[in-house]
Amino acid sequence: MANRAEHVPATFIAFVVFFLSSFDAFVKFESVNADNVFSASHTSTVKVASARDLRYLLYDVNPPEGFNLRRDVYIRMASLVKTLRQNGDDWVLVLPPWGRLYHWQSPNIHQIRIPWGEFFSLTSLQANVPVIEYEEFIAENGGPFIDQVLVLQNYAEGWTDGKWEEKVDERPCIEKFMYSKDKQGYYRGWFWGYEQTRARNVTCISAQGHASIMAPVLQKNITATSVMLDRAETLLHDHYAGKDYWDTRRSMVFAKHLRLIGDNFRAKYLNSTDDRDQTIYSEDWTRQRAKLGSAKGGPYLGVHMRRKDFIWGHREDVPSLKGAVKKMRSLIKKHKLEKVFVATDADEEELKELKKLLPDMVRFEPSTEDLELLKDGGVAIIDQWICAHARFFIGTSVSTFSFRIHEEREIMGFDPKTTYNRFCGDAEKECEQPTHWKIVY
Ligand SMILES: Nc1nc2c(ncn2[C@@H]2O[C@H](COP(=O)(O)OP(=O)(O)O)[C@@H](O)[C@H]2O)c(=O)[nH]1
Ligand SMILES: *[C@@H]1O[C@H](CO)[C@@H](O)[C@H](O)[C@H]1NC(C)=O
Ligand SMILES: *[C@@H]1O[C@H](CO)[C@@H](O)[C@H](O)[C@H]1NC(C)=O
Ligand SMILES: *[C@@H]1O[C@H](CO)[C@@H](O)[C@H](O)[C@H]1NC(C)=O
Ligand SMILES: [Mg+2]
Repeated sequence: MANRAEHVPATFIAFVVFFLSSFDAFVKFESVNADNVFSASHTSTVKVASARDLRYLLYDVNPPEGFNLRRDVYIRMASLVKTLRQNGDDWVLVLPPWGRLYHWQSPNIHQIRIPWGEFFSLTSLQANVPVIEYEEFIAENGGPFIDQVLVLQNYAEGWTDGKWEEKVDERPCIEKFMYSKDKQGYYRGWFWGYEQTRARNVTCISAQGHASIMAPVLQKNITATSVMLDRAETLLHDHYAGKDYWDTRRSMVFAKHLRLIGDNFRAKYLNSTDDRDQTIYSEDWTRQRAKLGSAKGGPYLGVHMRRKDFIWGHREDVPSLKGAVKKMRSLIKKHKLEKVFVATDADEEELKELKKLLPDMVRFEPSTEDLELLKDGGVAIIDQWICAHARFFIGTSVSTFSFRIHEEREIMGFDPKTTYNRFCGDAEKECEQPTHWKIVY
């Protein structure tokens, strides 16, 4: 009997989505009030607070970039906002709505202008740095206007003398300009699918360095209230895998309804529960501090097998389906696992072949109704969540989708040996395994 998953009932998902979104709104409302109460009752902080102007940092990422690199860019922007807040105004990070992602190809479902709250817990994000959804920004700002857009780019001349140095300068735009002026003189652009949004000014900036090199520019050169950094991926991490990186990463808690669906699936099809598997997750990320090696994980092999554009270029670090299945079978045997859960973006044809090679694999396959509610992003998160709870995980070489699973497992306290594994290409000679990045608390 094949361990094929049946559909998660849509009514259940609808219930959870409804319940949790109203719950989140409630919690948020409360915390906003609590903040007001806090400042009102501490008159000494009121002066400081009112001396700081409220300013908004918006950002966007190069259109072809996928969901999981975008999550990485969020970490860089959160870091910049922390720097800005340390010495200056009261900056708030505006969350760029999700949508029009290349990999979100499910037909006939609406996948633009998706707020972050559908995928992540906003209260968790807010415990790290002040963030608001884009629609909240429109409301607070009195309309869909962004004062200043800075399109980030590299230097036309590259590194001069092959020497790396941090620098930032206003420069002519190098690439095709993605904004156009309307009759009123405003700039129109993609703006996450919000057609009414327009910018008062757009200029190009060559930037080479860490995210916080933008801080002096935003503090000294620009006085506008709302500033958007387009092509924000141009900036590097301030301190990759340092404390600040991990604080932000840990705050990126998946939305509760997605975690619940993943947990129900684990219980039903993979004999996996948090108590037995020692994967207790604290609702409050600031209190989660699992010891390395404390998590056991469910009795299954978690697999992330990236295909599509990863196989089109015939990369030598990505295996054939046959090669991957052979590796899975050997891991199941070696670690005495009961089942194998496979997350993949393989196309129909490859899926058919995979089912033939590995008839007993378990997959999360939402019905059309579920997909409408969860969207491709929600399904990807559930796949990641289930992989993150496996006793042993193996992913795909240099896939940010796999990297985010590594981090999730690190947060839960898995033994690194069970996490930092990847498939090797069939003929790959030196198959270097992923790096272990330890959490800095
Ligand atoms: N549901 C699901 N989607 C996947 C999986 N692998 C890739 N995808 C989709 O393809 C995209 C891959 O892009 P990205 O997130 O940038 O990761 P990367 O390209 O592997 O580094 C994901 O965001 C998903 O939309 C998978 O195992 N499950
Ligand atoms: C910011 O202002 C300083 C001082 O006026 C100037 O030298 C610098 O070029 C400006 N930087 C940018 C990116 O506009
Ligand atoms: C647009 O922004 C640039 C950079 O801040 C500035 O130099 C320029 O004067 C602005 N243009 C207008 C019309 O405000
Ligand atoms: C589930 O796991 C438990 C303990 O790990 C085991 O005793 C039990 O037999 C398993 N159940 C099934 C249905 O495999
Ligand atoms: Mg990608």
